[in-house]
Amino acid sequence: MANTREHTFIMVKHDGVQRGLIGEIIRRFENRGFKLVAIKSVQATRAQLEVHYEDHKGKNYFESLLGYGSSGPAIAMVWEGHGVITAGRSILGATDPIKAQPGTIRGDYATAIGRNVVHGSDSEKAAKREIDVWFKPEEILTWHRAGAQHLH
Ligand code: RTP
Ligand code: MG
Repeated sequence: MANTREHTFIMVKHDGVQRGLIGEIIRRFENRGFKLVAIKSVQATRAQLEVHYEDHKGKNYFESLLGYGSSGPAIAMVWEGHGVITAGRSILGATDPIKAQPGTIRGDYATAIGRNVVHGSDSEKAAKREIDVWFKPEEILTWHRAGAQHLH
């Protein structure tokens, strides 16, 4: 039985907000049939970003993830649906936008790896940890989206 309650954490990073891409990013997930179960604007703190990006501690770009990430508002979201973690990653495209396929968000809107517009969880474990950083359990809503995701 397919897990239609699978969740992923998607964030429009501060550069995506600056670029006016919030609506475009939401539209791509909605069009694909996924369900938005939580959303808010956040002013990320360095402490939140340290947990969110804990796998990148020690990398030479870690400080810029924290510095730029905490420099202005971002949009935090939880999307739900069968296969949403994997599908979300392909909607985003490759980490380095130069290598991202046209048709993906990064392939259509970005050129710099440090300004790649959007974040998406890369595993179930990461999704759980990231959702926990940005949302309280009661902020994640349960609702039925008629017509979407009815066959697996
Ligand atoms: P994200 O976590 O933001 O969805 O990106 P991702 O999985 O595609 O890439 P990841 O390896 O998790 O890296 C997290 C973010 O760190 C920045 N980065 N810079 N070599 C570099 O300069 C470098 N490598 C990674 C990117 O902004 C990337 O999205
Ligand atoms: Mg990542």
